[in-house]
Amino acid sequence: MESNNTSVVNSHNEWDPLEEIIVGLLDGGADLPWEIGLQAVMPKEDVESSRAFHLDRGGKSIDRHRTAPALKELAEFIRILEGEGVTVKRPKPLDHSESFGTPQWQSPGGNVQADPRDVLLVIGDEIIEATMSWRSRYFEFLAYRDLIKDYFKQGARWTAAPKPQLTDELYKHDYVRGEEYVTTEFEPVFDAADVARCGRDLFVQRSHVTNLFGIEWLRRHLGDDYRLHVVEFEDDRAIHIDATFVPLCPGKILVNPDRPLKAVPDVLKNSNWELLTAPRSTLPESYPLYRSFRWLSMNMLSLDEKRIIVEKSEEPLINALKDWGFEPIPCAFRNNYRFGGSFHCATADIRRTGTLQSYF
Ligand code: ABU
Repeated sequence: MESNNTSVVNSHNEWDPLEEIIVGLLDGGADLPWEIGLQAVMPKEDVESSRAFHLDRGGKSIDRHRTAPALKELAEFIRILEGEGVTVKRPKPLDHSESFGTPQWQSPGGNVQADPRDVLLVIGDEIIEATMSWRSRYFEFLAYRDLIKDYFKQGARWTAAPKPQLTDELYKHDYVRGEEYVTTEFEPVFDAADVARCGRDLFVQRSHVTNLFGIEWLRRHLGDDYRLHVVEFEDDRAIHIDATFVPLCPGKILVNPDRPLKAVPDVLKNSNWELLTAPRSTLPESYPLYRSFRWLSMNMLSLDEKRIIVEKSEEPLINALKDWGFEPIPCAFRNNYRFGGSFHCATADIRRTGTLQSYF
């Protein structure tokens, strides 16, 4: 695909024509260690069983039989991307079963490299490494360093947000579910996937992993070219905006009927943007989600203003997208859900044809 941009890294929104993307991987992954930040995003009814599972398994390698079906889907996803002319890059696998720590804390292991979107925020020609807010994810950025150094050498800008301390002061151990967030304002923290990009307007979710201090850091870092709109949703597990509030093209945002906005931001009130309500997922109640997220159906990847990669079993969503004028591209991905994400999470934009614009 021909690009008018000279920068190797260039992405301003979620819908410009996609040219290059990082796709995550499962090699080297470990089960997440138990920590209070993880507890906060577990389904309420699963907290006790999750605690037992993660205390036992945390930091231990994920067996191949658990990754095999997901790997097949990832291969098909990559085949589709490449078939559509998108260049796919992969991170370097890390061994997440190694324990690590800082002078203040120890973690029995890491995570899995399935979700680059959580770690890397691309704004224009800049790659920002998010702080992250779980101890288990502290060193996840290392998997992307070879790629980032290469992009930097080719002219991209590169920023690592302030490394957080992640000491006990950051976490509210007695937080009340549904009434407050597990993270305090001790230091700036954010996950990159709490940002939805619409050119000069960025919607940033206050969540269990992104605090107001982190959003303020981003606001000052990005400066006057951008307007950051802080959004909150009725969601007791709030983590990442990309299965809750999903910009699809100029003028259209897919919203989650179970997670209404606590307050509609002024920029939306005064615009003619449509909020399209996502149909419910077809995922059977009995589907083994392993404490992951039922609304990952919304976690789609736009190849441009029309073409959207969507889970192939989500017929109601596929039909709704067609009715709204999009061209859905179905791909199986449900076996990847257990690793926390779908197509949007599993990727990080590197380059889309387009320039910085105001859409509001
Ligand atoms: N990044 C995963 C978010 C999943 C969800 O909010 O449902």
